[in-house]
Amino acid sequence: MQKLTFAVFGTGFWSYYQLSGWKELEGVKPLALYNRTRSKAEEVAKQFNVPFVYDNPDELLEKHAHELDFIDIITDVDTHALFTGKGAKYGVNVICQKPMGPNLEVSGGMVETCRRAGVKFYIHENFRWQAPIRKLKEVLDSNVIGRAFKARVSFCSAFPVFENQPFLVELDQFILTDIGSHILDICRFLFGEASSLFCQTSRINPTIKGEDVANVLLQMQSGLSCYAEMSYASILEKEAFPQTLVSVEGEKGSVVLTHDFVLKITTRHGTSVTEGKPIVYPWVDPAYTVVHSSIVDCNRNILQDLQGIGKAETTGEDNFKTVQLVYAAYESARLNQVVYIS
Ligand code: 89Y
Repeated sequence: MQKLTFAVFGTGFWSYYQLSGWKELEGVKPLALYNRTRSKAEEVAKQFNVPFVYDNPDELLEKHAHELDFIDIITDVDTHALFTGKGAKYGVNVICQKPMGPNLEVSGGMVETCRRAGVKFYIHENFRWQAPIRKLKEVLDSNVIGRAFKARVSFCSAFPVFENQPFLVELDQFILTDIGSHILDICRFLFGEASSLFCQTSRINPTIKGEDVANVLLQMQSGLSCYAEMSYASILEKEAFPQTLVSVEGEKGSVVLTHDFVLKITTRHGTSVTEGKPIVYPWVDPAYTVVHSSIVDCNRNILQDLQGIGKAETTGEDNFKTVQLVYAAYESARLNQVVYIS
């Protein structure tokens, strides 16, 4: 099969891991990089052997659109819609980092723009691809705990995220867009769609603009009640970053995804233990192992869709349902009311 060719938009912190993730896969190769600051793109191009570098996105597309199978947008959220629009205009499929857009309206517009242009649109939503989360889904699907009726999905940490990603300090809406996008997507992946939610937020760290604590209580269409808690202000005995911890209770038992990728399954017959350890690729930052490792699985799933040999889970249309939950959570916190999901 011929290798698919792509261009990267944005060569900041995350691009090294995204390009390393692509490198793990057969059948795909980077052709060009765009970055506002050309020297940064040149550095990354050298590292990954990418032939072309641009500091003008239109020039890149004018010269190469005809030979690109997709563009991979790895910029901050503010420019996601702009570059998605350019991909659509030039008839090139688009992969975009989460969160999709800066608000619900713009995100919806991005899905619509790509639909109208007839280009494929995917969101690089990797948390659902983490090895421990996939293992947990396997356990739930095996029915060993029976029908699940209650869950807690927890991402609480005091990791200094602002050091690697300083733009997060400036976001008026922080934790629900940054981590809530992932956590609420995990809730959908594990338990299906939500019918309503109630959310409370607060800001503990006085040096940032947005909220750094959010507690969301979701009512899922299945009847399951799910408490999704997230915080970057939680100084805990055991720092879990960047692990998502989950507990689920069902009619026949319970399962807990606890620290270090250990899963404990309890039924009336006792407790058994299993693991969902990520592959530790040589290029992962040890502080982010489970996240960086899941990039490969997320990319593989999207690549298979582009190659016509599989179906992507995190299409723009699917991810828009996660975006709706993020903004429903803000709306609920603002109104101090339950918000129903249409
Ligand atoms: O931006 C976030 C993400 O997607 O995973 C962890 C993170 O880097 C900081 O919250």
